[in-house]
Order: sequence, then structure tokens, then C-alpha cells
Amino acid sequence: MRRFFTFIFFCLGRANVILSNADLNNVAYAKSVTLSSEYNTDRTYPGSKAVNGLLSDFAHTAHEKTPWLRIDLGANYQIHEIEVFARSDCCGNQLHDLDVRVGHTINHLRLCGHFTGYTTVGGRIPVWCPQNTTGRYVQIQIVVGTSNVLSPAEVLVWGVHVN
Ligand SMILES: [Ca+2]
Repeated sequence: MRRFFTFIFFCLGRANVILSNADLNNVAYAKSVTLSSEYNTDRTYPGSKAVNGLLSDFAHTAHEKTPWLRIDLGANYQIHEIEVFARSDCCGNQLHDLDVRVGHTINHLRLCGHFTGYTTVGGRIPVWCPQNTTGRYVQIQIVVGTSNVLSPAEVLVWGVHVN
């Protein structure tokens, strides 16, 4: 569990106003994950390894132009931040130029944020969604280049359940 605070300070009258104060959880943990493809047929690197809480293993797609990973959170959440961790054994530069999208259905995913460039081995990519972003599905996708693999060690989605 992680405490999340948003403070807006108004200088006039020395008033400090707390606009929101919510307990955020990693709502992606152990949820269902779909990959655009898998690296090999024996399921060595399934999507579930991106949401198992371990930075020591990872999911891994086959080589594609725009590989993606999609998490079904199983319900709607207000989503504040998404963190993507690169694999820690090597090849951190496999994780680059990501679009992060959130939506209520897989056919209506809106851009939450974009990461430009390459990360490093074990690197962390934080993406903050626009205020009041809600959805059930979270998708990360490499959008630059012609032959890519998507190999995140972990994807964390910090959110609060909404009806
Ligand atoms: Ca993992």
C-alpha cells in the first residue's frame, strides 16, 4: 500500500488546501495479462511474469514492430500512475518509446502518457495519468522502430477502485 497525496497550495491568505488524499494500491498485481505475442512456444516468459511482484523475472514478446502488453484489472479503477520496470539481467534498452494507454474496453484505450527514449537495465519508467483517468484495461506498447521486443520485469498500476 502506498500513501498518495496531492496538495495544492494557495498563496492568498496563507491557505493550504488538500484536494485529494487517497490510499493507492498496485491494482495490477496478479491480474490477467495478454501479450501481443510470446517469445517462444514453451511459455517461458508469459505476461503473468510482469505482474507477479518479482523484478527478477519478466514477460517477453516475440520480435514485432509494435509489441504490446495489456492488463485486465478486472474492474474499473481510477488510475494515478503506472510504473514499468525493465528486466534486471540485461537488455534494458529493449524497453523504449512506450505509449501507455488506459480504457474501459480494449477498443477504446486513451493515451495516459508516453515515454521517449531508452531505459537502462533494471530501469524504472514512471508515467502519470491525467487527473480522473479511469479504466479497466492498461496497455503498454512500443511505438518506435521496426523490430522490437517488449520485456518488462514488472508493471505496477497505482489506482483506487471505482464503480
Ligand atoms: Ca516479474
